[in-house]
Amino acid sequence: MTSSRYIALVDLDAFYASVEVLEDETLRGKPLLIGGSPQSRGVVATASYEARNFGCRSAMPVAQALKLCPDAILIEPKFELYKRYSNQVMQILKQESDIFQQMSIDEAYLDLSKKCTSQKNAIEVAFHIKARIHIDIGLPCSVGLASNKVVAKIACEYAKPNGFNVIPTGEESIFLSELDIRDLPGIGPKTTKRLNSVGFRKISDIANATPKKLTQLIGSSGDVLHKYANGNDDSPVSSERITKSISAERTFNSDITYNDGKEIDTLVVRLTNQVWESVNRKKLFPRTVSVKLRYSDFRTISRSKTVDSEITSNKAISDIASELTKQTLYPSDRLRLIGLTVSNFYTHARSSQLSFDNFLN
Ligand code: DCP
Ligand code: MG
Repeated sequence: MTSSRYIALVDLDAFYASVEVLEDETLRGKPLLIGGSPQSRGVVATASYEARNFGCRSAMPVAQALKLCPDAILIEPKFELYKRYSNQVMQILKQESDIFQQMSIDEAYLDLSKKCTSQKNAIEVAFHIKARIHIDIGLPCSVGLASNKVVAKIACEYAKPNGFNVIPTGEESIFLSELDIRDLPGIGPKTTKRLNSVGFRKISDIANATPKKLTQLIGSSGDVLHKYANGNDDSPVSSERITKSISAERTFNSDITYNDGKEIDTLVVRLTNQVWESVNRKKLFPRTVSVKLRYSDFRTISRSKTVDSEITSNKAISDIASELTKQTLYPSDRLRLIGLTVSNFYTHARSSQLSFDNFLN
């Protein structure tokens, strides 16, 4: 029998909005939307909890959010600033835990099993970490503490905002039983629909089904889903480095002339497909697209564009890259290399874990 694990999931509350409040105290307590302008069809990156009371959510068009909450203050995202705060938080988390896995800009798993002798001890450590983030940096966060990652993640969601949720070891399936099946990581719209169609609504409906029945319903991932629903997950907190960027480039045998851009556009699509293969496999959502252009005289320039919310299709990447080349190059320009990089990943823990939807037709 393996000894009990103490896993904490720390996730900052309304992260971008909370940073804006730290930078400008007059924003505290107000409905805030961090996102692009409605004129440029911007989407909401995050909404402060005051704005969420009106129904505003991440990924919603800004125009729609402003209809729901006309008094909301709209703020353009400042990614560099958020990154700096994120680094400070991650530094604390690294200092305070033996094993640390950053999942996104504002979220990380900590494995406190080595450091702590009991769950009570792990609660003290996790509480101290939460307090440090609040006192040293000024940011609110929520913490889920459980014997595994899946349960810690769900516990944290239910603690939000500014909460601390401990699931006693052995009580994982009791905690999950009444929750909606959509609370399980990896359950997307397709899987929800299929499970709802046979009357499964609560996590206990999945937990009580046989793995065989689940496999019939959603394929080979039915086994994993059954484990999660019973509160089991033995995946380790892994301190593997997170991917920062993914690139592909092509050097031409002989220089090519930009002309009307058609040839470059075709190459951009090819490079995008190469990059997209890894992006998709790693379940990453980039927000920045960069092109590198090397002219025939070896002069090399890069051009980047960062969009408000994560990019979810290869077409969107190639469109941005084509636009960047079009803005930069003249018809007579001659190139010896073109490169494409995507970066600034947003990895939601849900998407960075197994998505059962991917296995369905
Ligand atoms: N983000 C984004 N686009 C999304 C979701 C999030 O740009 N569709 C950004 C803005 C968020 C940050 O990532 O502030 C962290 O994402 P979270 O999902 O953790 O959301 P928040 O921290 O804003 O809110 P909370 O964790 O309290 O629900
Ligand atoms: Mg967050």
